[in-house]
Amino acid sequence: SYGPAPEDSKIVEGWLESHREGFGHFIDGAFTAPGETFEVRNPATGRAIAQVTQGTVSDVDTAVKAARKAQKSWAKLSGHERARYLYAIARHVQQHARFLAVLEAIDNGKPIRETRDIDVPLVARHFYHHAGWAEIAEDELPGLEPYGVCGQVIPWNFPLLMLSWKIAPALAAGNTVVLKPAEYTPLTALAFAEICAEVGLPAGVVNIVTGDGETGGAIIGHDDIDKVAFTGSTEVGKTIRLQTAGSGKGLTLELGGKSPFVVFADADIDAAVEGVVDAIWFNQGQVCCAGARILVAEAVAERFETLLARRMETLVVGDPLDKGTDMGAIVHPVQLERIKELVAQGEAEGVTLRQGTAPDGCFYPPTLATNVQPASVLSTEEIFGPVVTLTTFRTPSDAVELANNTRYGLAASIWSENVNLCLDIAAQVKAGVVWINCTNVLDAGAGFGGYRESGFGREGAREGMRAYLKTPAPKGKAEDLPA
Ligand code: TXE
Repeated sequence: SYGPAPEDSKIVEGWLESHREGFGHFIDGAFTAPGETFEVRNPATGRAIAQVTQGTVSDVDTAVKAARKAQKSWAKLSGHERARYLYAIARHVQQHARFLAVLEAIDNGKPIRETRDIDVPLVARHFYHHAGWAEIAEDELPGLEPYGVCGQVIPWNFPLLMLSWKIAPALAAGNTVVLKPAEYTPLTALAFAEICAEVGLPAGVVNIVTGDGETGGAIIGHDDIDKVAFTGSTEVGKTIRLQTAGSGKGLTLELGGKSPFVVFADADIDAAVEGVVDAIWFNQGQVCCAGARILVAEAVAERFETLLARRMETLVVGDPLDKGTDMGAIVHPVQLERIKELVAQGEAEGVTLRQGTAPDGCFYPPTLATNVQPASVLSTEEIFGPVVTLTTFRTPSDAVELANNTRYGLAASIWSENVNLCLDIAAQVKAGVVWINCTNVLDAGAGFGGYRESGFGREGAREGMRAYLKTPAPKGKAEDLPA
């Protein structure tokens, strides 16, 4: 069966029950006793499912010390030896795939179909891919060395997948890490910590400290962190850039987006309509690279809009654990309020809204906004919800201008049967990733990252590995160096 077999849900419930007294951090290869805790809720039901420790400055310091102590011997292992651990992690993620998929769905609110078919398989893929990199990095990226200890802070929209994007390349390159999952969704990171213990990963190589933004700030500001990697809001990204300025720490930032989804008149319209489903109604629209602005050629706009509205009405919003669900819960009531507020502002500006249906609670219906001005809040702000705008264009150069009319530059999606047109437009759109006749295709073998306020640095592939390696300081005496 496709949905969560009852026994998978039971295993997750049993696991949560066995941690009823609360989760501690995972530091130096073991779980600490829970400290002062905060509640983690299942957004679909509103029920508290776990108590998780709020990381203090001293917890962070202990974790950084453990990571520092482990780093030299981890980096000293041959790439093949490090690869064996990464392969083992990948295999164990696969072995626990059903458990992780259910846990992620309960913690985040995303549908089980996505956690099972997308999140968890991509996590395993990420570790396999980077196991390969551990084996070849010395030859492929010669003369470089690991940064040392990496401080990594991740968001709640793809909790386990973002963890894998951070941890896999860092470890492959010979770094050790202190990672903080988002406060809304810390549970799969803690389950991952158990996997690290299960595969016998040397103590201190991976440390997971839970907590909120203050804990994140303590990691990033810690003097003994050599490199910072952050995925989250542009606002916090800016703070982190200031916080790390002049510190000598390496930094990569993957921030927000407002990505265009461009449909030319000769596109396969049915495919493009289905593309929108994947672009903005996947993961309730809580996707940094979501295709949030549809730009459609005037000649086909009416037909496209009709088909899209019809398709939108068929989407099932509801119980994340039901295999028939297309869209689950919004991660947290705070995010739901944010979506509602932005949409209300759009309405006040006079946009036309069409919506599907959603149950009461922390859910939001798929939403299509037309009659939207380029300066409207719905065109400019990252909504991070299932809300898409539709605007028309006349010529390809209009399309490019509209596509680039944003302070972000994370991704873009272009739909046309004319490959020359696609390639021509792709070259003119300012985005880190451009998809042609597809969208939200993510793979460990392709670099991902943004321009402008979407951040800088790439994750995945060669560039992603390079981001966890640095040029060593010159050795020897100054007089030995070339003039
Ligand atoms: O993000 P935050 P929030 C966008 C999206 C969303 C908005 C707000 O538009 O609606 O941000 O979400 C940690 N120092 N994205 O408030 O605060 C925090 O604990 C160090 C886009 O949840 O950026 C969490 O682990 N860390 C995005 C992580 O940062 C700090 C995904 C992200 O939380 C910190 C998430 C600080 N000062 C939100 N303050 C994407 N690009 O995918 C917070 N954190």
